[in-house]
Amino acid sequence: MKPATFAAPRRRFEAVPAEPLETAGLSAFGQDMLAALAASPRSIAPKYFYDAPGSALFDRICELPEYYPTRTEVGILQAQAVHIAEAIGPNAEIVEFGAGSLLKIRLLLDAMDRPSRYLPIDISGEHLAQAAARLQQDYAGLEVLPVVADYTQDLILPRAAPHAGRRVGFFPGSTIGNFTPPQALHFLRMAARVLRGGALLLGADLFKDPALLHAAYNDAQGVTAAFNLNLLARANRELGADFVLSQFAHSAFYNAPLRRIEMHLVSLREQQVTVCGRRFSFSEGESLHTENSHKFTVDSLRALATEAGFTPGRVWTDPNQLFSLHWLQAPS
Ligand code: AVI
Repeated sequence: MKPATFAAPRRRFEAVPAEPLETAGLSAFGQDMLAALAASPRSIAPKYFYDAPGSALFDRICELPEYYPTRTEVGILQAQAVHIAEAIGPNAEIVEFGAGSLLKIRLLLDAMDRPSRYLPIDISGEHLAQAAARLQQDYAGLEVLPVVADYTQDLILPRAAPHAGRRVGFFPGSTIGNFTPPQALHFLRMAARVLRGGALLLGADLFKDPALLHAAYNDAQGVTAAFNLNLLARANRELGADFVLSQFAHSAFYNAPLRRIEMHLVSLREQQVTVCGRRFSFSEGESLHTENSHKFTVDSLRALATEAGFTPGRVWTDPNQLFSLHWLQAPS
């Protein structure tokens, strides 16, 4: 088989790697980490944060006093559950993208009129199976059908159950903000296709005072820093890498022109690291860009959804306008 090669973007005076990166046989994480380290600037998709320790750290982030999105979105769901359930209608089938611990969906299920089926989609099969089993125990009349898949890729879902009401997607947490704008559009177009004739309930974090944003990603207890650095720890565990975690610093800042929080891991000195048997150099201050978290206005989110083919409907927010939940009608 022809070995997979990686062509690093070349700038005019950049050294050309002596040999192509050998990535055949590596996990997706290994391939993407090698590609990230060979590129300039260096950047990797945030989906690799979520191994078991990373998911546990994210759950702790959601409880932090500075991290307002989770509790604000839950507050909106609690306050508006009756109205949201009304919009969803009877016998509906719910498809949750990136379902995680399946906690928020309970607020909707409790308010809904005889939900028929629930399809949580997540890439982490074991975590999903456990959470789905717990949910099934608590909602005996509901068919719970977990789908192990990467929802950022094109999805094929089981056919709607006969006699089911409409299919409604649920994408809470403002994970849409972790996509680049083209990825967000691609995801929404895919969602419009799989939800044809139904709707999408989408959570989006709103633009606000940058000081509040900064605090939410630089918590006093250092949990977000640990979450960010866990990416390097994961590379050490899974890719035989030798990152020295104390030689990298968590950096999170608000990029005003692009309306997003950026997270980086910044090298504290000149150093070399080995990943999958390959050596890479970091100069002091050089960073690996690990996440973007875009912030929206109600109008910018509605414009994006419209571009993807949805018809925006009601928007529910909290009294402080920190977070928004959007009802988006899918094309028929
Ligand atoms: C999952 N996602 C919406 C979170 C966010 O706020 O962008 C991930 C996160 N990163 C740092 N803190 C939380």
